[in-house]
Amino acid sequence: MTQIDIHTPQSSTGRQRIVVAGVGALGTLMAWHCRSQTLFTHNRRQQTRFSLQTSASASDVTTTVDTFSAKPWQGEVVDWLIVTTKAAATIDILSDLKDRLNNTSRILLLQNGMGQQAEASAWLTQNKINAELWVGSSTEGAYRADNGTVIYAGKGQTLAGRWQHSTEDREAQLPPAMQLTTDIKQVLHEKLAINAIINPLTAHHGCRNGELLASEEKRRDFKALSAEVASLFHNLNWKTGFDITQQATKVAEATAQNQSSTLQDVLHQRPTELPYICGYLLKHAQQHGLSAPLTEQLYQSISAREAAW
Ligand code: KPL
Repeated sequence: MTQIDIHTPQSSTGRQRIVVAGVGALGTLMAWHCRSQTLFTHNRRQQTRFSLQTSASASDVTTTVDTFSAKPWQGEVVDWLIVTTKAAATIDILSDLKDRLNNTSRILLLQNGMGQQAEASAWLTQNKINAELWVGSSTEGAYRADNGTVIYAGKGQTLAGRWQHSTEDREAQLPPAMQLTTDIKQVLHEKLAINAIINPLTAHHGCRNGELLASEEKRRDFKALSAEVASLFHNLNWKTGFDITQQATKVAEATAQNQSSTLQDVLHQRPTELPYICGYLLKHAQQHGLSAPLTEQLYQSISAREAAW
């Protein structure tokens, strides 16, 4: 996969004008990376002051907390609108911001899951909005601690690329701390494969990522679901640059102490992103006459729990 860093300042100050919409843990981290640009945010609570703890854990003795601010976006002309909300909220947020999108050069969706990108692309066309759609995927680790502080727990990589390519693609300066990929769909598929294994299993067992490998029973489930996801990817001809079972094992080990985003949603009784992970996979499996019984069973049982909240 090609990854190139491109830097062509667009404004006379060399600073980009960036809006971060959605200020959960990842959104706050992205805003922090963009704090030296002209930064705006859009969030329901109208929050304008943010703090991010850059040391590894909430309990570190020597903690470093960076505080920074961002203006609420009133529709000023911007280079980037970075959307970090849950996948399910994408069309709602674009609709809320519809009047401002013609002042926006590029929209970057930086979320878990798949399906929302194609929905957003169709919505932009339908609404005759010319902003260019970009999509990103991040392995940066951030979470909100019980006291509300966002902790930057693990340095990762954020890749971004155009959703659709054309012969007229011009060079673009990416937001800070992002790298260009020319094949964002493969990157999204790779993330989807890992999320389709770790997320439903951790929610089902109510365990941290690393615990999936710690007992005989969970290891068996992990292996069986990994094999099912790998077989689906093979039959759907979705390429990954790694062996799916090996990579899922590596990620579970590397993020052993994490509560997956789906487990956190379940624990807080929030809607999960599984419709954009398992649901997306099942939809494509069905369209190709493929079955995925383990994915289906996990998806149904977690959805039934969600429906009872
Ligand atoms: O992306 C994740 C998530 O929790 O959504 C993983 C990779 C599973 C890390 O926790």
